[in-house]
Amino acid sequence: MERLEELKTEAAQELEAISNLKELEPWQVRYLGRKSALTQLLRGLAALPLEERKAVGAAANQVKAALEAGWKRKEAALKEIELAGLLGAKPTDVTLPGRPVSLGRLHPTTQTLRQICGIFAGMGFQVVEGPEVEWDYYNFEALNIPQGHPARDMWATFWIDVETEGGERPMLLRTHTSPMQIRIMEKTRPPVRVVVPGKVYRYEATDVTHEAMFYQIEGLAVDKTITMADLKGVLLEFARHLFGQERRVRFRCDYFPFVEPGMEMAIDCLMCQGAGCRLCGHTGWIEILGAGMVHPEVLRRVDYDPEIYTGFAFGMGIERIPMLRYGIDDIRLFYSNDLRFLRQF
Ligand code: YSA
Repeated sequence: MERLEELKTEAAQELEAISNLKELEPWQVRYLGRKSALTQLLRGLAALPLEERKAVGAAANQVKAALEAGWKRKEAALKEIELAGLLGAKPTDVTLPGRPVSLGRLHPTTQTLRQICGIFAGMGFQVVEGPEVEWDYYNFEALNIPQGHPARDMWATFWIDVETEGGERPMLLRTHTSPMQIRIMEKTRPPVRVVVPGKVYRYEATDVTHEAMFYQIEGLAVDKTITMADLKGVLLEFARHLFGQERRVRFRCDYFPFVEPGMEMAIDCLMCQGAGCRLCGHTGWIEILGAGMVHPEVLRRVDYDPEIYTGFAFGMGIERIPMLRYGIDDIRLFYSNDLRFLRQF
């Protein structure tokens, strides 16, 4: 019992003398830790006769509770002193403006894609996505562009190194979104109405209008009575939604192996309203997409009977649209991650 009293007094005196949190920790280990004199004493209780054991045990627990309470009080007091010190040393200037939180925003390509998909969704088209690493079969073969066909040169290709027995290269980075026409028709029966936005890749030197990676959106509609008039109607509706009700469109013949007939669509120049300027090369027209009626050979590939079904398809480069709208004169600005450029949209 005497030893307990001594311990209590000694611990209280030492606690009193402690002036910072660093010194408090060793005190706690010394007086309340697993190897402390108090813990040893409690462990030794079993050796005492029963009567003494009860009295000494109760007293030891009281001392322990008193030390723990003293330690908690001291810790709270020291924390308060430390905080007051910090605040005093570095006063907070509440009149300073807060740090601005910088807000993220959608990339201009994403904004354009979402708007375009919204317009086609409003006309009943479903939005579907597909793989960027593609088979030669879907990118060329099934689109009526067999090995050695000169039209393959229209799409400079990044080939993927895959070992095959014959030495041919069956995989590539898709050069357009058109392979998704085949993937979709393979899986569904008509009627089909889809748009496919996504990244495409071309093995080309970049310049102000060409990137090695850019976005396209593909459109495909197949049903029993689809005609060229439907294609023209859908594209005119789309152009007026996106570029304004007064927009005029022009259709001219073009060649793509997977359509017959094929065509390109142009809109009257946004800058000069068709009068002719630098942007439109003084023609008054700006070409925005390739399109046509799905080739009967392509329909046959996916087991659609061309005697029963017809369809139209179109494919459009995306970056060209914000370039026209905002007068951006270099496509490479889109993906060079310059925040000064991106923050404007
Ligand atoms: C045609 C007929 C269909 O029934 C369906 C789709 C198509 C389009 C075809 N698949 C295609 O890729 N045509 S294209 O090579 O002329 O590219 C379409 C558009 O992509 C171009 O009008 C242009 O806007 C854009 N483009 C092409 N190369 C580009 C590019 N944009 C940026 N950088 C490049 N290197």
